[in-house]
Amino acid sequence: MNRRDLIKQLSLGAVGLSISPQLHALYQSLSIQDFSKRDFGDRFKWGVATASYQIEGAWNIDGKGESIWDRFSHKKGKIHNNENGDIACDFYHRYRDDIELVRQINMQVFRFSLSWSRIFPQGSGSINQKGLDFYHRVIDTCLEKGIEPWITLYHWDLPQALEDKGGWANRDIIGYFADYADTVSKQYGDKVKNWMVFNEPMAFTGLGYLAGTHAPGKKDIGLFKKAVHHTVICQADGGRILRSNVPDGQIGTTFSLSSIHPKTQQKKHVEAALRMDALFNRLFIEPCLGLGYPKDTFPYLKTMDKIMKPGDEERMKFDFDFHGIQNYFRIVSKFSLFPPIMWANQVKPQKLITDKAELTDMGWEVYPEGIYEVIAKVAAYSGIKKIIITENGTAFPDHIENGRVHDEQRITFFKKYLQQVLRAKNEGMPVDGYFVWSLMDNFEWAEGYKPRFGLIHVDYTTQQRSIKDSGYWFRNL
Ligand code: IFM
Repeated sequence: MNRRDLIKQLSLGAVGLSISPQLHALYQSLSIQDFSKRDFGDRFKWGVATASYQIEGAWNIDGKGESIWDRFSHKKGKIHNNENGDIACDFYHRYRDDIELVRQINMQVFRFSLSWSRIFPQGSGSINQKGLDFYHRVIDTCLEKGIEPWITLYHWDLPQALEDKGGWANRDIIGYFADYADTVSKQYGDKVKNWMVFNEPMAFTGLGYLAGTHAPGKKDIGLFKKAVHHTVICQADGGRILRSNVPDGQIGTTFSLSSIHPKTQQKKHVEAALRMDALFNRLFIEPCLGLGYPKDTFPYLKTMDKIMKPGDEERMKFDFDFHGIQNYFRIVSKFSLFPPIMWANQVKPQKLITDKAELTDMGWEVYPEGIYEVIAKVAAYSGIKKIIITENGTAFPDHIENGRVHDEQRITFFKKYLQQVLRAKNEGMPVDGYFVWSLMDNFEWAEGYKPRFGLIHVDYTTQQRSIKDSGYWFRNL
């Protein structure tokens, strides 16, 4: 039934005829949604996002070298149920069918990342031709099907050989990353015109070198600070390399950003929220915009000066064509003596739940206004040309029955978040795209396969794919 017919039927209901429960549910959803893709304009890009380690599998096939996630997930006790990405969604062998599914759900962009160790098994030096060929096949399949390939250079799977030399905490990573970025952009740059340097640098440095819950599993503030600084330099150098090798391309990078609210307006909570904002939201975007590290708000960051070398301040800048935002939850912050230095902590999301709010399978609060707030925050910086929502999505418990997944809760999530994206766009913010995390259910890092984020359900025993109702919803939007 199209929208006009539905509205006609609903007005019949309004004059006293009874409305079926099904129609009533549709009415509810209409009142939340009330938009279609057209409202976002012709230039707005719709896509799905993925990452190499989370979908490819084939961890040791055709010459691929070991990555830090292979090593980390093979250790006992690191991942939920001791799962790993050895097979994952077997995208390495099933990419043709999976890209066909992107087409079937009417998505125009397929965002994926390259596995560095598939191309440089030792991180640098000799190149694995079979690895290069694999991504040629993926790109060519996208192009054949009329889908734009968007490449992320790095989505967390560092070659283990480089981690053995100190990984992101070793300044030599700048040279290794430059060689890798140069090789792949020369290789694919004539076919791929949209590139991103990093995926969520705060996540891979923070969880990998400070919290230790992600690969390489280190817990050391000194290593974390070095990893941050080298990543910030690679972010800008990577931008320069991509621009020089793909001069007609759109060059961007992506950040995980959350709206951060103080628990109350008490000064100590407000200041705690500002420190959290400096660490989680501003640490990577501001240096590339020429603003340096946010030391004034978070004085501890002054210790970064000891790591910096002459010329670094300038080298951290790069004028990206677009900035990617990835938004999943809000942080409500309170003053606390722990963790030290930060003197700020997060109020447990469960405590925020009211009759209006809900939690996802990741324990994250559903807070649609947050995406509007982070878009507004980024749009307010000078030097922002274009914003793309390079990831947004949710894991809820899914049940598959006769090949169908009726994930109404996920559809409602998208309606609410997209409405906020549209609000930002209508207010003149330069937001020009929205990519769903994720095309299909996949390996969710330390959480293993339990959280399902996909528009497409994956049966990990048979590798059977089934489009969820949310996938059909996007197809029809
Ligand atoms: O699965 C991750 C992805 O790799 C990076 N952004 C957040 C997603 C959901 O946690």
